[in-house]
Formats: sequence, structure tokens, C-alpha cells
Amino acid sequence: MIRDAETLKVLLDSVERFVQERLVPAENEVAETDVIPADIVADMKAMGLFGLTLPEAYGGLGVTMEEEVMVMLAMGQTSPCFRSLFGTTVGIGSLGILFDGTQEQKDKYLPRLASGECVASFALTEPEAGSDAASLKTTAIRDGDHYVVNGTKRYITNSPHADIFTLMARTDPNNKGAGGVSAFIVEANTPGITIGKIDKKMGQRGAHTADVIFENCRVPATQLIGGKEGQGFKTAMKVLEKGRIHIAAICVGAAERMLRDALRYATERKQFGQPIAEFQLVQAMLADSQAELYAARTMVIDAARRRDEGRNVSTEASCCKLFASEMCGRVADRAVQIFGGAGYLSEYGIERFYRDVRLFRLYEGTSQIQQIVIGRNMVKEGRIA
Ligand code: COS
Repeated sequence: MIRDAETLKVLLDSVERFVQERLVPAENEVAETDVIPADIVADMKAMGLFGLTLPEAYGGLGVTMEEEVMVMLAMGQTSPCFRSLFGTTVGIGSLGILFDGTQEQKDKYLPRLASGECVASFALTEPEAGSDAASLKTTAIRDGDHYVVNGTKRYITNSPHADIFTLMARTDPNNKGAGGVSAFIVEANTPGITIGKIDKKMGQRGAHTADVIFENCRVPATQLIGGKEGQGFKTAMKVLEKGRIHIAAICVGAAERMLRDALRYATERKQFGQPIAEFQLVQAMLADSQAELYAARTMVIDAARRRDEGRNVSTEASCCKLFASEMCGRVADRAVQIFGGAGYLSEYGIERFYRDVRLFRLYEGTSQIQQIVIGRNMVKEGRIA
């Protein structure tokens, strides 16, 4: 749903300008230093990107899913680490509070999140609980007015910079399944929290992940999201479902960027006396990429519209994440192929994208988890979407 085309156009124009004039020129520096410059972070805050999806009542821009997708298509045109910086806060980091938090929790945290004053991380994955998220072992045991949290969370994006964590932990150790899990807002400066060393990753330099270790960390009971135990896994699944459409849009944006770069290179690079773009085998790679990109773009916008209509989009969100992330990987591979030897050199940038986008098929649910969600829904509902 687009609420007001004029206002959206102003927002998209400013995001597109920001991407082209500020972020694209900074890509190499960020890849080398592993740090996003402070003035870029300040600009993101000033543009309202940290409050993109939060309601206007809390100081956010309150965009619809379709509007969010349009912004992410634009943000995808540059290194994914830039999106990761604010996207983790406006997405999986804060949505648990927005969806299921009490009014007091929303009033306390959402305005600070929307302004960018507070960075939020999503702490679900553990060393032994990745795809099988419901098997998580971190415990939060009630002790008077507090819960005592023990356990380790792994690959937690933005954890070195987080002010709060949306933490999923087991409040009922006798219930080993999803029903024993609760969600909490945990302030990062609570005693008993240690952040591990920043992970060395294949790509996405500038976006940082690390372990988060909880040792006898006492979290006030008022921090239990929604004030109800046993709801945390469902909160996490709802958050991830929306996050999957968001990530799919980023995949489409990144694929557009790579394909545009590949087309430009193919028209400039000459072999056998003519631009390589004139060769049909190169055109085949361009054409396959274009067709798949168009399909992914269309399905992401369609899924966003359905979600805005209030429909259940569990299947569509997983279809988008599955197709768009796999498509993005294929486009990255073809783009490197079109660049040839130059595609393997860091100075051309395409190898960096090739590494960066590999993560899309893994996080917020692997491609195989998306297949499982889609297949299960089909069998359960006895219909196709
Ligand atoms: N919205 C609301 N509730 C949901 C839901 C959704 N999208 N998906 C599942 N639930 C509910 C189910 O309805 C079920 O509730 P009931 O017990 O009341 O019926 C409960 O959550 C448990 O669901 P389910 O039985 O499907 O859980 P499983 O353990 O079988 O796991 C998968 C489901 C595999 C889909 C889930 O663990 C998953 O998504 N794993 C990937 C995790 C992931 O994406 N990690 C990335 C971390 S963030 S980078």
C-alpha cells in the first residue's frame, strides 16, 4: 500500500541520492576499514532511516510494507553493510517490541529506536540452535522480580554496537519446544553480558557480528515482552516473516546493481573486435538475469501488498526470500563471469558483491528453511498460494 505517492517520491528520491552520492563512493573505504564513517551514520539518523518502519506516534516514518520494500530496493543498490546498520534496528531488532510489547515497553523504547539513539539487535541463534531455533538452550529463570539469563547467542548482527537485545530464552526448562521460549528486551549494559570478539566474515565488512554471552544476567521481569511467558518463539517467527520480505527486497536491489554494472562492462569491454555485449552467450547471461530479476521484483512487491492488506503471508514471505536470495546469487555469479578476469579482482568491486550477497541465502532462515515453511504451509492448508 502506498499512502501518499508524493511523499513517498520525496523519500525515495532522497534515499536514491544518498545511496549514489554518499554510500556508493564510500564502498571501498568501508570494505578496507570495516567501519562505516560516523558522518554517514549521522546522515542516516537525520533522514529518519532508523525509524523507517516504526509508527509516526513514536517518531518513526511509519512506512507500509510496500513503501518499505521500495526503500529497500533503493538501499540494495550499494554495499549491504549500510542497510544492515539501520535495517537490523528497524527490522528484526525492534519489531518484537512493536508487535507484542506492552504499551509501557513501546513507550519506553520505540521513540529512542526511531531516532537512532538506540541500536537494537535480535538474539535468537545459538551455537547449537540455528535453523532449529525452537531448540534454543539459553535459559531465563524467574527469581523474584527478575529473570536470571544464562547462555550464548551466536552471529548476532550489530551486537558490538547494540543498546538493547530482543532476546529469545527458555523460561520453562521442562518444555524443550517452542512453547518454553519467551522474548525479552535486554539492555546491553546489564551486568553479566559479554560481547565476543567481532567475527571475521566472508563479506559484508562494515556490518559486525559477534557472540553475546549471558552469565547470571539479571533482567527485570518488566522486560518480558508482552508480560507473558511462552510467547517468545511466536514473536520471533512473526518478526522473521516480515524480515524475509525486507531481505528479499534488498536482494532485488543488489541484483539490479550487479546487473547494471555487468551490462555497462559488457558494452565497454571489447574482444574479437566488438563489445562482448554483442555476443549472444553474454546476452544469454544478461537476459536470464533480467528475467529472474523482474520476477523477484514483482513477487516482492506483490507479497508486500498482500501483507499490507492484512493477509497471512507466511508462504509468500518465504517464497520471496527463497527466490530473491537464490536469484541474487545467480546474478552475482553471472556478473563475475561477464567481468571475466576483472570480476576476480577487488578493484572492480563485483567480487565484493559476490561475497557480500552470499549471506542472503543463509541468514533470517536458510533457503532450505524457506522451502520447509512453504512446503509445510501447502500441505497444512491443502492449497497453493
Ligand atoms: N507467525 C506466528 N506464529 C508462528 C509462525 C509465524 N510466522 N511460524 C510458526 N509459528 C508458531 C506455530 O504456529 C507454532 O505455534 P503452536 O505451537 O501454537 O501451533 C509455533 O510457532 C512453533 O512453530 P513450528 O511448530 O512450526 O516450529 P518448528 O520448531 O517446527 O520450527 C521453523 C519452524 C523451522 C520454520 C523455524 O524454527 C525457523 O524459522 N527456523 C529458522 C530460524 C531462522 O530464521 N534463524 C535466523 C535467525 S535471525 S538472522
